[in-house]
Amino acid sequence: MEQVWEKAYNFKEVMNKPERLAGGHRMCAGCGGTVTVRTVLRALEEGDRAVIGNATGCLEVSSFMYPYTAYEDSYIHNAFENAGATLSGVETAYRVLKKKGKIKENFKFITFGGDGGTYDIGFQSLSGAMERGHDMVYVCYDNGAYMNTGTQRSSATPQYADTTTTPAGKISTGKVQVRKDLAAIIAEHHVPYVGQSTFTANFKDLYTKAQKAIYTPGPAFLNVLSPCPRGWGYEPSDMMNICRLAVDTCYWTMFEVIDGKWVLNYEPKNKLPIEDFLRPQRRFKHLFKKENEELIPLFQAEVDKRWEELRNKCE
Ligand SMILES: Cc1ncc(C[n+]2csc(CCOP(=O)(O)OP(=O)(O)O)c2C)c(N)n1
Ligand code: SF4
Ligand SMILES: [Mg+2]
Repeated sequence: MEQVWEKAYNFKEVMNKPERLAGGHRMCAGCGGTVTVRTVLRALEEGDRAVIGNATGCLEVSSFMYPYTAYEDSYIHNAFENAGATLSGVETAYRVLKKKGKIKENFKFITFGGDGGTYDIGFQSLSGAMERGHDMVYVCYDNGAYMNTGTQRSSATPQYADTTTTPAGKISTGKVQVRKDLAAIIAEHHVPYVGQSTFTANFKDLYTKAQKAIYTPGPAFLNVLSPCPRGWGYEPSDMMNICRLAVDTCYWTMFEVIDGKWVLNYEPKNKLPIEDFLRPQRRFKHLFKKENEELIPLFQAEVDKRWEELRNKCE
């Protein structure tokens, strides 16, 4: 049977589908989180409905000011700790009601969480939901810090980033630890689909991964680099450029794990030095000072090591 993501489509028509995240929400201009949500929801087939869960974070406080919501679909605001658990419960109730013939429409279950809510505080309920095999998608919009409360470091924050809890200055050179690799950890749950993506020129990579995540039966996880101009320190209009530099330096890798098989989706023809990604962002400004000159080669070494590891897994 032809899968949803194998069907031919006109990309212009897809991009012009009615928005399922209405305008008028209060996310900052140029917020990557909003772009992630719009692209993922665009992957829902016409006629299908969704129940959207959302852990607290910028997305939640800015798109759902009770009693108003920016979502065209059903929406549940969650605490960090239970975003995975809540949607797994709703999905179970749906299956029972569907079996009893009390619900006729097709529903899909999609949770959005920031990196703080996903890598750190909500990790246990995400892990449980994935392991129990619920037919749901968990999407992490990873902006690399607890942005809503003023840019505190999370386990997704890159090493050396200047955040309010890892302030770069005379004593500190920013975050000490390297990033947790959450997509790999979720892949080790042996779920049918894991994808890591960000926004490249035409959004096709993320759109197709969202289709696969939503329409592959069983649990799926998407990890999407979603830049934050305020916390990273760059002009909102530079978002696409920052994403491009993230993938062309191999800081952010584009891959899928389909039934345990690792697939590399993008390999730059000309891998750029990590400075190219770091330089345009205020959070890495201190790395370009004379006294910190040894740190960029260390950052580069970590990127290269992870890139090699990923390529080996994908071979
Ligand atoms: C258990 C708990 N701790 C702390 C908070 C306060 N808080 C609200 S939003 C937020 C930041 C969330 O960060 P993240 O999940 O990365 O989403 P972002 O704001 O970056 O989009 C924090 C710490 C909370 N709501 N609940
Ligand atoms: S602070 Fe960052 S993550 Fe939060 S709404 Fe603004 S751009 Fe988006
Ligand atoms: Mg965050």
